[in-house]
Amino acid sequence: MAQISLIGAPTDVGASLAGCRLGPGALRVARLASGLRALGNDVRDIGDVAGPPNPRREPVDGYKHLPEVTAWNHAVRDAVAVELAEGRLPILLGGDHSLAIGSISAVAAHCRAAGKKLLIIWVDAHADINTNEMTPSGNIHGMPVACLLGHGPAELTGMSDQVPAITADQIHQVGLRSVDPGEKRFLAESGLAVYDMRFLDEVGTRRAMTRVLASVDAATHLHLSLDLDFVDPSVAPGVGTPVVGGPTYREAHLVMEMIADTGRLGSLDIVEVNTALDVRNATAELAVDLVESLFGKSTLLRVTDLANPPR
Ligand code: 5AB
Ligand code: MN
Ligand code: MN
Ligand code: MN
Repeated sequence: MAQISLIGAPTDVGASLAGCRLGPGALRVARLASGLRALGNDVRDIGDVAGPPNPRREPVDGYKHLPEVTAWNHAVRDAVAVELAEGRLPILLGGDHSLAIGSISAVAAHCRAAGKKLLIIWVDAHADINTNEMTPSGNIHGMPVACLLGHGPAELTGMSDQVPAITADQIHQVGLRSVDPGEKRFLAESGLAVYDMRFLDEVGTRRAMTRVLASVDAATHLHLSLDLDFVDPSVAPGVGTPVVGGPTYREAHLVMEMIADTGRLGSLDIVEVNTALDVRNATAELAVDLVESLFGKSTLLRVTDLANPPR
């Protein structure tokens, strides 16, 4: 059972479309806190952090809303750091995916101080590894992985206790199916582990996740960055950048269940829920269902023997 802190960051300054600023509210309406409490967790909702409104301006030097994205990420970084220092498990309620820069910067610094091995699982239809030179949009929610790896504006690459905040071997990406040409080169050069949709199709979700989690041990802090556009848009319609061909409801759940089985989840981002595009809050409710699986809700009482996993 975990000591969980919910941190809302109601903004879409890093996204292409407005609407994911209402994500924290939608996740609360979908009963995230009570769902987690029902599983035996201690849940504290610290409310929303504050930041500037969306100025809806054109990109400058290839970045849209860099001052505003920076301000929101400072607020998120500081709030996440406080909860981690208290021994709690922070859940960031986004908001757009640029907020993972602040969240993961805090997590990386915490892990270094605590002598923990950080592994980030980035589940997303997109690689989010654009730079201002490669970006087709200027939207910073397409750049957080690059920023965390030290490629980006100093405001965003310098949010952790060191630059880069993380190294490529600390991040595994799952579910990708829309990667821009510059991002493909960057991924290949950085050697980042990518389990794209073709890999999941050919190998199967279970075997793929066994590979993703192979290095997890007792000293590991797992951070899951969950972009809801990971799931197929037929199941998760309320996202700003949907891409067909994603995991089904059950495939997405299996990813969560296998992470839960490790017992090493230390922090979580839930991002890109866009209420303006959603259908009766279905995507927020899906997010809550996935998070419940991530915290051990399963159909049966199981005892997982990690040393002897089922074949
Ligand atoms: B998300 C795109 N690669 O950079 C870009 O939802 C989409 O956080 C980024 O994964 C999608 O604008 C960002 C075309
Ligand atoms: Mn994303
Ligand atoms: Mn995405
Ligand atoms: Mn539900």
